Amino acid sequence: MKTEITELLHIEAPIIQGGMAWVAEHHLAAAVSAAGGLGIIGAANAPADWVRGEIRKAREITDNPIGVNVMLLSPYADEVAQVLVEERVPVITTGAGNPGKYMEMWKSAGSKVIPVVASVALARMMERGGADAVIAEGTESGGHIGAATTMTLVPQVRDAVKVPVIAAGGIGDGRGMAAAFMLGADAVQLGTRFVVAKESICHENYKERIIKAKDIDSAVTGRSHGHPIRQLRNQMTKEYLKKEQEGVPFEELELMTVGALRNAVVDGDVKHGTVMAGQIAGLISKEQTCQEIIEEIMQEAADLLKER
Ligand code: TUI
Repeated sequence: MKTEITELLHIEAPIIQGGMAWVAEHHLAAAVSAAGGLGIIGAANAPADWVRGEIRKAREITDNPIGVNVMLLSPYADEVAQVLVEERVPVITTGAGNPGKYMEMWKSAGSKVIPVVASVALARMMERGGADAVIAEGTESGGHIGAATTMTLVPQVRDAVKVPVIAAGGIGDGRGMAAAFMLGADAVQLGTRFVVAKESICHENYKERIIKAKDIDSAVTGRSHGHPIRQLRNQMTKEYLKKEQEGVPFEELELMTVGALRNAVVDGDVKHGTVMAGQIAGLISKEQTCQEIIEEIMQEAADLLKER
C-alpha cells in the first residue's frame, strides 16, 4: 500500500508505532520496522545516553528506518534533541508540546519531523514551522491527551494543512485504519495494540490488563491541573480521582504518580501503578508478533478500502 507517508518515510506499511514511555524501546521499535511499519523509540523522560544506546541496538536488529519520539516535557529534551542529530535519526516525532525550537536543527540534519498535534491551530503552526507531516491524535489515546476526538480532529487537520496527516487515537485494527483513511489520513499510529506485541518487553500483568479491558475501562486523571492522562482504572486512579475531586493540590497529586508508570510496565504492579492505554484496549484480545499485527491490519484495511 503506497501513500504519501510510505513514500516520505521509505516504509512498506503506513503504520507507525507510538513512542510509549518505558514500552517503546529497541526490541519493539526494531520489530515494527522489520515488519515494514515505522518503529519508534520513545525517549520519554530518559537521559540522552539511553536514547543513543537504544538507537544503536535497534540498528543491529534491522536496517529499516526507525524513528525516535521526543517527549517535550522531559528534562533531557535538549540533550536528546542533539543526540538525534548526531545519530542521524531519519524520523523524529514529538509529543506533549511545541517542538518549534528544535525544528531548524533537525531539518538541517536531514530528519523528517512529525509533531503530534491535538488541535488544528497547532497543526497549522507546525506546518508553517517546517513539519514534514503531523500526527493528529484524538482523545481516545492512552497517556497524555488532548480534547478533540480522532473522528473530529483528523478531517479538520486534513483540511487545514497540505502536509500528510497521520491519524492516532482509538485505532486498533484494519477497520480503524480504513476509517482513518476515509477521514483523510495517509497513515495511522497505534500504541495500545503494540503494547501487547510479543516483542514488547512490557510486563505480562500489564499486557493481560489490556487484553481483559472492556470498552469503558479507562479513566482520565489530571484534568483539573491541565495534564490529562488516560489510563486503565485501578486502585491508583480511584484514589487519585477522589483526591483530585477534593481539590488536593497538584504537587501532592504528582507525588502519587512518581515512578508509577515504571512500576506498572517493568514490575507489573497494575494495581497501584499507572496503566496507560487507549480506549481501544477493549478491542485488543491477544498477544501477537509485530509482523502478525501489521499483516492482519493491512489485510483488513485493504479489503475494506477495496470494497467501497
Ligand atoms: O505525548 C503524548 N502522550 C504521552 S506523553 C506521556 S509522558 C508523561 N507521563 C506522565 C505525565 C505527563 C507526561 C504520556 N503520554 N501524546 C502526544 C500528545 N501530544 N498528545 C497531546 C499532545 C499535545 C498537547 C498539546 C501536543 C502539543 C500540545 O500543544 C501544547 C503547546 O505547547 O502548544
